[in-house]
Amino acid sequence: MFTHAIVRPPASNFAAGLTTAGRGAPDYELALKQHDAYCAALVRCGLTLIKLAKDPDYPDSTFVEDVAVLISGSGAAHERCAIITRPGASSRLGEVESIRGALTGFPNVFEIESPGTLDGGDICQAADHFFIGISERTNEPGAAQLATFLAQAGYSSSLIDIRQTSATRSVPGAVATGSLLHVKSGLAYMGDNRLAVATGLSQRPEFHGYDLVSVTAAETYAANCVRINDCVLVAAGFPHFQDSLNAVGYKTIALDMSEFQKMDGGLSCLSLRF
Ligand code: CIR
Repeated sequence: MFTHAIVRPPASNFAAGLTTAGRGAPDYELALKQHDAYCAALVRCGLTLIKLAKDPDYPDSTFVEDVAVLISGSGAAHERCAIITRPGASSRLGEVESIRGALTGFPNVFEIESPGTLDGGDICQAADHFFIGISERTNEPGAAQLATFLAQAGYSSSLIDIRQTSATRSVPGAVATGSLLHVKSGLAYMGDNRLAVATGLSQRPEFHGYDLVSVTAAETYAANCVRINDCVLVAAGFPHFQDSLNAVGYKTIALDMSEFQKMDGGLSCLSLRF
């Protein structure tokens, strides 16, 4: 169960953030409306929001998920803890300063240190196990620091390398994993031992033993969905995936994400849930 979420609305220079999407510049007013609708959906799922101020010093700072990893803890063996990341894009490094103040309630705070880099979008918690993406943003030293910390806190982890390689390029019909910014761009844990997984990742041995909800190549963006208590937030416009979730019994809330998609962002990146 989650009870809280940290969010930060986009600042007026949101369009100056990093993007590879090639979908044109975002409409700022529409982005604010979509962010409001996202916040309303979190509240509908039962969460209390901690709303941080807009930060025009960092145009990508609305994507709060990348600067911290929060672990709610589940009983005596597992502590509640927070990891402050070290974002892999130099323009985002300074975003961690303002998140620190929001995490003072966490008894156990760990920080990723140089030469490690790590974006929260590369960290997918599946109950007591963590998938850690190695990407253009998260490097091996960052992943190793996190894995060591997690092991001490009582969690297991495995690495999922999503960088483009000749091996991944040659898998027939697969989405090139190199086109995924973060591992969670193509993966979400739904609870109940179930993963939503994009076609390009679904054959990975690390996911054996889980029930998989496959996301077709055409709907890859929808794989970044978020289970919150008894609801799943999904991006609007991906009916096949939403139907698959409804078919296995999830209540879904579809949200228009067009302006965030233009900046390579998905549903999970807009909040830190705990
Ligand atoms: C970036 O490139 O860092 C931002 N424009 C998008 C970050 C999206 N974050 C995420 O998927 N966790």
